[in-house]
Amino acid sequence: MPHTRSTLCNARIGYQPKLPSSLKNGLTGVVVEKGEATESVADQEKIKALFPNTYGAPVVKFKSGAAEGVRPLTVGAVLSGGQAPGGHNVISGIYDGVKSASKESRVLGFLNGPGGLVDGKFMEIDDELMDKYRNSGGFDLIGSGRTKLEDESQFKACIEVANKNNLDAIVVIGGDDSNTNAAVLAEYFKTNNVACSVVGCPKTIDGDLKNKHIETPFGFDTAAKTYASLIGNIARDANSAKKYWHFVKLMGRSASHIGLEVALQTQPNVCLISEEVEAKQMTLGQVVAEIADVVEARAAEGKNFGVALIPEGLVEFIPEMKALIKELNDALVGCEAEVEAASKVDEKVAIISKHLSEDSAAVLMELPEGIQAQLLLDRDPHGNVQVSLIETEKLLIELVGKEVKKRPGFKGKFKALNHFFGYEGRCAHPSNFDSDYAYALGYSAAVLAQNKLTGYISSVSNLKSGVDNWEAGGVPTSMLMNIERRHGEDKPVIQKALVDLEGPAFKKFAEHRDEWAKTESYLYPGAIQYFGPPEVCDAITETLKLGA
Ligand code: FBP
Repeated sequence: MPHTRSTLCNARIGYQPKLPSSLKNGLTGVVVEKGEATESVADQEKIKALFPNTYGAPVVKFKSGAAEGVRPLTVGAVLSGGQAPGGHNVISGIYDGVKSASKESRVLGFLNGPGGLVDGKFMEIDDELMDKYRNSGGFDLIGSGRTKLEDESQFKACIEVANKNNLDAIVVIGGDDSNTNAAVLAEYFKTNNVACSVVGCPKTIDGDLKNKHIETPFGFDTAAKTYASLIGNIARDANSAKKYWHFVKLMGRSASHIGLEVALQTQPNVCLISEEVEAKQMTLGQVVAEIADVVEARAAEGKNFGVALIPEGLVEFIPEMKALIKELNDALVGCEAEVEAASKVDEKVAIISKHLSEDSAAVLMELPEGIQAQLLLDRDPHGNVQVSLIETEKLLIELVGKEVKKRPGFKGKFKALNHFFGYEGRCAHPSNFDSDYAYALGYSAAVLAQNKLTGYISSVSNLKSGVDNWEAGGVPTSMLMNIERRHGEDKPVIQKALVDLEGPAFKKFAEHRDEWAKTESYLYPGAIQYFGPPEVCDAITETLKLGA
């Protein structure tokens, strides 16, 4: 059957992503400059002991220059974890990068995530296939998955796959957990004298995989702009009909980067920032009261409508809920089967409560049944609570509704609608920024492979300064790591970069939120534009503009 595409898909295939000037001459025209040795972000001694062969490597920068020893490369690409706009561009960047070294170079796409790598299941990508997917959203070229690489048997299988296919490098395109996997695999390969490099690419709509060299993961730009467009439309509807409050939960797992970015793009009446809730040690009751204050104040002006943004991971940051979730994570390891076997939620709660502290058991008991059930759901393969399945927006509507009714001064109406924006943004056509950025990250991964660098994450920085001036290179993954508790055990993992409450993006939001609460200062960003004036099509996020 012929491959059918929308008009926009066809037009986007013809888009040529821009490259930083250091990469414009292909792999034959780029050299590596090494910087100072690095340290992990925390727990240095423990991380060093766990990564003796890859720890402390220098940050590297790419410069134009005549490269030596350029050879054909065979690179395996793995898409890992949640979808993010730009995944196909990373692959096309790798593809064009290795082909610039030699037409003999090959790219193998491992199928459906790290599981495909372990099982040796791949498809070879050729010109025809690659050209069908250039600048398109989604991960459907090769699929994605969340298989965690942690067993010796999986690592041994990866060695076999690397040797059998003469892989020069494996590129894991993923978020914090997937890049942790890549770092562990790189270390294992080095320990066992396997010549294949393992490098990562920073992907996640959550925006939480960054440090001073990785200014943002790819996908954040497009996802945030997609949600901002939808929320702008909702705000305009709210301001037209003037009868509903809209409570919108926004994806982003733990960090509130998406909520903050969308708030800066749309200026809603309420936006909760989980990191602030935690810093202020706010109880669930205080969070509810804060929203109810805005609802009440607006109602007093005859405004029974508004827009409230709620970050997906909020419940994990409310101290009593955080303590409960931490205890549940540990307790579920021991009694998961028993909890699963119980058919009713109150039975499940009774079983697990025996393994919780008195305080946490009491918090669990007080929650609505739906939320109790959602908190007891399976963790993902990395041990994370599946926050996208917890309906915090509905919980808050229920609790705010009860709270305003109790208030003698509240004379208005509270009719609220709930929304959850997450999956809607993860596979959007990548914006020009994400198309260029992801392509440059893929191209940089090819340079890392050519230079036999392993245990690195591809990086492209100086993103505020126009693509020509972007600085391509690589950052040792161990630099981003610390020790955290997962599945009841201490594990080395990449530390999530949460919203910095002292940073310029949060400060700008905090300065304006009281005014946005009272007024209808909504901004309507509209849909992402792919063709047109550069100030419209190539705009970067507020977070990047402010340098947060
Ligand atoms: P990654 O961390 O793998 O990039 O995934 C991000 C994310 O979209 C989160 O925002 C969300 O909580 C989660 O994935 C949802 O996971 P799933 O796709 O398995 O439902």
